Amino acid sequence: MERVRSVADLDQLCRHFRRELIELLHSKGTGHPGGSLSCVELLTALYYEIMRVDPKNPEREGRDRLILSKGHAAPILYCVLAEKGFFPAAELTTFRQTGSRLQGHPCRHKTPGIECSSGPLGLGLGAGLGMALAEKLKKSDARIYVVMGDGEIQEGAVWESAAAAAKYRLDNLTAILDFNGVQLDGTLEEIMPPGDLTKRWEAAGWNVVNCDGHQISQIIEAIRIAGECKEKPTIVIAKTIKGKGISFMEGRHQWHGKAINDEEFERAMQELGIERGEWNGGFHS
Ligand SMILES: Cc1ncc(C[n+]2csc(CCOP(=O)(O)OP(=O)(O)O)c2C)c(N)n1
Ligand SMILES: [Mg+2]
Repeated sequence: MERVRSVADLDQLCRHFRRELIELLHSKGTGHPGGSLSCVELLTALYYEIMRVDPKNPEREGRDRLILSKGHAAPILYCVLAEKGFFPAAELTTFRQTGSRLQGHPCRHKTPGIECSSGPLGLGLGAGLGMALAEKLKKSDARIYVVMGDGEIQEGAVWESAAAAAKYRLDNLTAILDFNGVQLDGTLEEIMPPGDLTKRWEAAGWNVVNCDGHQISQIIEAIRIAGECKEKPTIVIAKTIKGKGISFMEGRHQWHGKAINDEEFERAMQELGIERGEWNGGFHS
């Protein structure tokens, strides 16, 4: 697909990704819908407006890199990478099958476009800071993006990495927090209240930008501001809704990692504005 630029086009692309994701997870009877749906706009903005990547040469020197630290959202990343051309879209049908390159969590050594294996939460920021430091030493202008979950940042390693990134003044490192307020089995407020995240990250030495994580134009602007900040890493705190786009999934931790049954699938398709029959042939072979 050509690089698309208008916000309307990108919104349309997000709708396509939601549809593809729901078809994929329904057909496989597995996966993580909630946390995938909350970062659709974030990944779309990054891959279609911000990052310099080359799907035909995924290892190109000087490329920007994205680490999906909340690795359970792998299925939506696979949808985006396939659409970008990192691997054939037909391969999505192999999701989570033995021998597939598209496992339940991202694997650096198997899948074109995956920059870092992830799944165990809390490790992506440390990997990202290492990459950012390496790019600085090489005097490259490549940028590193790390997408984290808000439950994920309860991990202590996140804050060790945050301190190191501030110490090394890694202004080529941008963290993006998928701030959906929900984790695996409840809300953040119920399980571990996050407090004032802007103040916490500022205290760690970071530049902080807040935005609506479902508004493409706000995401692009927030990351542009991050790119202009010198001598500090930036975190974009993107307010999102877990399960965004499917009413019965929105804000509900029960949809963190639940399979989609046939009736739920049909309701979801209707909500996405896709008529019965239109999805025939999707991933149902
Ligand atoms: C170290 C570690 N502990 C626990 C888990 C199990 N786990 C997978 S996803 C998840 C919840 C993550 O919540 P959040 O970071 O808010 O993600 P999102 O809401 O974006 O899906 C947990 C506890 C894990 N993958 N890694
Ligand atoms: Mg969350």
